[in-house]
Amino acid sequence: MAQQIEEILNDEFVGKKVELRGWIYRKRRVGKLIFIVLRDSTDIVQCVVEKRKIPEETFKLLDKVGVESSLVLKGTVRKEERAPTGYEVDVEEIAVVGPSYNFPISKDKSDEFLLDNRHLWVRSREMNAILKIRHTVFKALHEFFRDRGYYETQGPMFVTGAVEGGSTLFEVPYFGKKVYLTQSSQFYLETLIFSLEKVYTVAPSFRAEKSRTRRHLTEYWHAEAEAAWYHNDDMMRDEEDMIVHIIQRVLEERKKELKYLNRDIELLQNIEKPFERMRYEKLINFAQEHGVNIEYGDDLGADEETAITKHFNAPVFITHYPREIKPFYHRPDPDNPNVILCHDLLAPEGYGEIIGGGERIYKLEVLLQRMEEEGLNPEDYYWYVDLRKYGSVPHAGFGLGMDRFVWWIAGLSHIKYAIPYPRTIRRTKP
Ligand code: NSS
Repeated sequence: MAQQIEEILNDEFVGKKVELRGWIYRKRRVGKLIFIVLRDSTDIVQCVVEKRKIPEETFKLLDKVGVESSLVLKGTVRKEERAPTGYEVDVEEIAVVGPSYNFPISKDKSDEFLLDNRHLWVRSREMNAILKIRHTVFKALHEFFRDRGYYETQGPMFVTGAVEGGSTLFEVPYFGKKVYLTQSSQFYLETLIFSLEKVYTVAPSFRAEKSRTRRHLTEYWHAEAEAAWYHNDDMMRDEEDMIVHIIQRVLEERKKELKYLNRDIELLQNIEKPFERMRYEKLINFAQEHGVNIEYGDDLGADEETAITKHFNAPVFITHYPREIKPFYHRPDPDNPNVILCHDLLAPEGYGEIIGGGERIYKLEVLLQRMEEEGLNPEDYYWYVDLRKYGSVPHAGFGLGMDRFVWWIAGLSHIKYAIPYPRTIRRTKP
């Protein structure tokens, strides 16, 4: 059975015969030797091929082929401090499985070029590290919800109404009719709590975002949850438990990758529960004190979020937004109906909003009144309205942007590095 590179990089394998399968990461000919740095999904290791040890044809072919050629080889492991990962394999048998010539990606290619060639760039060590962190984030998220008694479920992607306002809806032709790509599965999750009480989903959401920022995609992965009998505070408690659980897992499983990306690990290690809760009103004061040009009643744009959260070194919940700047479904605060029982979670270090959530209106009259204020036709939302007619209960939920979360955890400069195939206003390929 073949080994993977990561497992042979230790003293126990010294002197042992191994079989490796991978791709040429770097190659150098020195007289009768070819030095190959081999990569697989786990790591890299230097392999030395001596001309006299293998058939002449194979040596010639190896000399000719370029980086990214795929190989299978057998050899013996040696300790070698000068090798990039501290060990070296003396090759005894080797075969080129799929040759590669003139691999288009080399050092110093532009960002645009790397995006056009994302299908090849995903092989880079940088993308490999990011994708592994992303994997662990998704895995830990599922762990959290399952352990907490949430049922996993799914809503449709073709929908007929807006959740988060009409301006970012993608219209799709649908057999002579018009439908939209979903902005959020929230309303469907709300229907499902009447059966399952606590539900979650991980699915794409679509936003026709016209802004070009470091944090907006047009298609993103959205983890959403909804729970019956929950109030705003109950939901925030689950969310902070979730965030801390995921960060813990990433620190356990992905230190190597975080280090490779030069992530400040200490910052992640210092994140503790409970997260600070700050009312919107106080946030505006805080922002003004720090020279951010914003007034009570303004929504936070990308620039304001960056300017504000640069001063944070842990996530902060912002609560009690004025109701005018959030969608109609949020429950007004009974103590002050001008503000709503909601929360956004802002990630520190300039990253900004990663979660939006809160308590939903559960009384029929209040919902109808809010819809009227927003100029919405209750018939378009008849099924959503129905939930308030048949055994309504207080409930709350949230949506976490998974790509934004990975963007922050991995410490990346732009959200497009956090997802294998980013979709933005200008990019739909590869
Ligand atoms: O618009 S949100 O703030 N809220 C909702 O969609 C609610 N319906 C969620 C819910 O309560 N079930 O989006 C939630 C999160 C937000 O905090 C971001 O982290 C992420 O979704 N989000 C995005 N990520 C990437 N790109 C774009 N364009 C984007 N828009 C929102």
